[in-house]
Amino acid sequence: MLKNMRQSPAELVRPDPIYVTRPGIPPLGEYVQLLRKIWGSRILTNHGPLVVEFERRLKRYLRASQVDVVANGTLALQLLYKTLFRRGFKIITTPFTFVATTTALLWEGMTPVFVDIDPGTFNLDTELVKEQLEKGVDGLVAVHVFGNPAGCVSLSELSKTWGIPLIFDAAHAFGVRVTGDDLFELGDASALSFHATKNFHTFEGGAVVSSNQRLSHRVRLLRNFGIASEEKVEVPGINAKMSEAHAAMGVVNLRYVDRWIKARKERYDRYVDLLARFDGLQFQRVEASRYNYAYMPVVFESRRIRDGVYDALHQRRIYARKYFYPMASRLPFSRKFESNRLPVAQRVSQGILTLPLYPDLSLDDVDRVSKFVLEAMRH
Ligand code: T4K
Repeated sequence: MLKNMRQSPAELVRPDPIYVTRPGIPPLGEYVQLLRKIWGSRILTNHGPLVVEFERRLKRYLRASQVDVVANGTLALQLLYKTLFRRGFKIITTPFTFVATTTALLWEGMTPVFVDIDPGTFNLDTELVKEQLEKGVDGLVAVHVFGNPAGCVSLSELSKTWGIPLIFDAAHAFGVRVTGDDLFELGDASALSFHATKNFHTFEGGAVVSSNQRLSHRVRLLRNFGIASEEKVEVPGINAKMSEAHAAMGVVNLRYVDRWIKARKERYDRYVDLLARFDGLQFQRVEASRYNYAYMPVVFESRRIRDGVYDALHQRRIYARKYFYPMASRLPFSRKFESNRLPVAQRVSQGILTLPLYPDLSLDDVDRVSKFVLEAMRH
């Protein structure tokens, strides 16, 4: 297919940039209909009817018994860290993630213990986690990186065996399932992000998901300043509430998310078809019974090649991104926690490029991006 592609004159002066992602946008009328309800009720926030409705629908979609929505994914992590860990706890986590996984730990006074990742799945290497557990830690934070839930069943077993809490940063994993267990029954709880760049979004937003009623009660208290009733403030909480306008976007987007995932899959498969047969490119090994195709990560053999491809794409206004480079343990404030060697994470982080992928990215654009990637690799 690539051989037959020619650069058209239009392509040479291509005006439109292609971003790494674009948010799914539902028909405006459906959103306006819910905004009208908000206008009518004048309930704008503080757990209004749309937040209640959104949580009810999310429970069904995610097959989870407890879903508590919050203002963003970082707050979801922070509320969980605060609920399940203590200040000073040593927490095993991955260096190959977005900064929020780590910075939220530091913000809550915990010490990250970075453990290397699996070379195929890019998630925490469970054998290395086992070794680290023997050295003594107090908790675990694993990430379903790019939505890949690989290894989470074994991590869940390890956390039970060692009696330490396990939190999943599931910011990328909306709509993902694992065989046998539903994703959100694993570990103590998961944090979701509904940021505009996610495959399901509420502009900004997030959720804590679990099957633990007590934990859910605690999170609900904490997200609302710790207020239990008009005259009773039980704990020092924070304002992590989701507004009605954000929840309305969630209610509408839930109607479309499965269509968006299907469209993503088509584009993801096309990239794989076009690129996988060439040497020098590695794809993530995804292990899920249902995947969400949230990102299109590819790993090049060296940082030099990756940066060359990145630059070549940017010259054509194709804004692929280096998610996640530098890795979370390589930031000025996190380096001091790099007590283990992390060669795999280092290699993946230096070679990674996340290609554009979103539901209405045209298949022609997938072809074009693939062609430019291959051309740039050969230079
Ligand atoms: N844990 C993990 C593993 C995470 O990946 C994240 C967030 C979190 C926790 C924390 O969740 P939140 O607190 O964010 O809910 C983005 C997002 O801001 C961030 O949510 C996300 N991960 C991270 C992976 O990516 P940037 O700085 O790379 O995004 P930005 O603004 O450069 O956007 C990328 C492209 O998307 C733009 O070039 C154009 C397009 N875009 C973006 C926005 C915001 C749009 O078309 N429309 C938009 O509204 O961080």
